[in-house]
Amino acid sequence: MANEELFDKLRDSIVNQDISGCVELTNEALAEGISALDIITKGLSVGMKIIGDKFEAAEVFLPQIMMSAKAMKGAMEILTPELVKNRVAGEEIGTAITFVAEGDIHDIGHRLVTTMLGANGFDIIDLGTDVLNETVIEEAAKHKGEKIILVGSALMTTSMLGQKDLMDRLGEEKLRDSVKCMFGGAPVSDGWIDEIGADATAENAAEAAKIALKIME
Ligand code: HCB
Repeated sequence: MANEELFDKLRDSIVNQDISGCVELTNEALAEGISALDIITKGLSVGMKIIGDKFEAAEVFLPQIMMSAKAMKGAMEILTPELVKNRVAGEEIGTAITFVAEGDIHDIGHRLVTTMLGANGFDIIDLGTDVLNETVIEEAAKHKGEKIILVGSALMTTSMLGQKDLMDRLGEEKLRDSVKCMFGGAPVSDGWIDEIGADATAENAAEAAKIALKIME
């Protein structure tokens, strides 16, 4: 099967909530020599975007999104070891503290970004989902003086607002100068990053790793 056809089928397996088909196609794409990153960005993530738009248009409902997410997770279980295969040795690149904002349980993008940072040599402290800003502050304080980047995800406009509070709290605790701050997720824009005084955002996981490496230089 041609690569483009496989990407379309991977996309459709997410949109149609075909959990076993998604796993089969992922294995097939890997066997064809397609990179894990291309499988994600050109196939699976495109499907997740479509299902999200359909949800917004009330064409599908929560149970369908949950099944699409399950299909994506099945594929990610196969792809994650591939992404970390060529892990770059972490020569003092630093530690990434990754987390999803309070009130937000969307973890697919967060896991992807965390995996890519790990694959690019960062040591990882993954705080998981629905994380209080207080927990992030405590973790940053524990590592004061080390090379640290905070990597926060928010998929909802409501949870994104917590990123501003986090930036304010970092200032109050005199921690702002000792950490870099990168935030992402669908609602996060360059304008928002400027407004809250963070350092960067990124469109996707590969970009996030690239940008994180650059701002940690
Ligand atoms: Co959910 N949901 N959802 N959802 N969901 C969204 C996010 C909406 C946009 C859908 C919509 O309305 N169009 C919407 C939010 C609207 C808004 O606030 N603007 C929404 C809503 C409303 C909700 C609920 C409130 C629905 C309800 O209960 N009525 C509820 C909230 C639960 C909660 O968090 N408290 C809910 C629940 C769910 C699930 C459980 C069914 C499921 C999540 C499963 C899981 O993650 N374990 C889900 C899903 C899957 C989605 C959509 C369809 C896909 C999200 C996703 O996984 N995308 C999403 C629609 C959409 O985003 N278009 C929808 C794929 C990943 C790979 O992309 O953007 O997460 P990503 O990450 C990228 C990128 O942003 C970047 O790199 C990643 C990898 O390439 N990135 C970073 C991410 N983090 C970064 C950090 C950095 O520093 C840098 C870059």
